[in-house]
Amino acid sequence: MADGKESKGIIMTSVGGRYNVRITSADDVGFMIKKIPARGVFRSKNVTPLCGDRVTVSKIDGSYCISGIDERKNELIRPPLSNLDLLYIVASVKDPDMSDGFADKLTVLCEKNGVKPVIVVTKSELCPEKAAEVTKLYKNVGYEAFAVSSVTGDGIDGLLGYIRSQTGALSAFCGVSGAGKSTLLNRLFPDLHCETGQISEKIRRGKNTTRRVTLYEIYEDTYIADTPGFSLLDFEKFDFCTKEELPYLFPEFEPYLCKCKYTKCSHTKEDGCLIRAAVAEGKIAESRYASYLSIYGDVKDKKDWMK
Ligand SMILES: Nc1nc2c(ncn2[C@@H]2O[C@H](COP(=O)(O)OP(=O)(O)OP(=O)(O)O)[C@@H](O)[C@H]2O)c(=O)[nH]1
Ligand SMILES: [Mg+2]
Ligand SMILES: [Zn+2]
Repeated sequence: MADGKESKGIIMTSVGGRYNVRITSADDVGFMIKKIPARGVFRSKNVTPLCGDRVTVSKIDGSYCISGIDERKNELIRPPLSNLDLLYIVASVKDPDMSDGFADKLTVLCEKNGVKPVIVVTKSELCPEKAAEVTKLYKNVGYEAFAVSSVTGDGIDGLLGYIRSQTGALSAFCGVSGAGKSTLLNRLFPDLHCETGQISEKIRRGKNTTRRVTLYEIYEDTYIADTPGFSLLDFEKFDFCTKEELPYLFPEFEPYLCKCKYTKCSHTKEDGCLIRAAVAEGKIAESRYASYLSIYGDVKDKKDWMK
């Protein structure tokens, strides 16, 4: 890249406040610029560059810096990424056990931010029945769901076919530490060499092996990110949404909304609530409704000024 010139790029990873940027402008496409700073002006505006950001890179007196950030389509706090099209919500059937409500909080965050959630149940060989049950539950909601084993290879081709069909997308694998995100990415794309770790023998939990969000280009202009594990405790209570919008973030509630006895029905305890009736009739999964109640409990005290 010539001095005094500007190029477009995408932030692939950040290391200690510096960024690795992949150039996407035609003349230098694929060129990686490593560990460059962002202009101080972002700090004064309280903007932190994120992985996934489409940026302008300038070369001045032989040094590169990020001089502009394009408007974001969306941004997530956890995992910290912008411009996401799809989020693969990765959860293992066992070791570590799936935590109740974790995947649902992520589907809600996806719905709120215009990101398509895809459920991936890992380590299926450890409990095939549970893997089948969970994928079925999410397929009934209307989501794509896959059960896979990076050990036996079961389900890998199906998931790979789906990922291949999403050309041009920016996506990420996320979930708790030890769920097998990095192992699965390596199995799907053997060139990536993502770092993987063991789970702790005693507490059967991951050891936070992946330390930072890293984007990989898997096909032309198609990116997938490996991200560090996080748990339910890491969610901020008010990250989600308002209590009024929450029912709309559960797609399977849609046919019943606005038809309850009370127009302002919260769908938590009222008589004549069609959502509660649908749960009783088995049309809405009890676990999803339990997640609704739990998130409702978290967001109901959100004050107008916090919105
Ligand atoms: N039995 C079994 N173990 C698996 C499978 N996939 C991954 N593992 C194991 O799970 C452990 C954790 O795998 P990682 O890929 O490092 O997990 P991660 O989700 O990337 O974890 P963090 O980077 O800490 O968030 C390793 O010991 C893997 O060998 C699987 O399909 N079956
Ligand atoms: Mg990892
Ligand atoms: Zn209701």
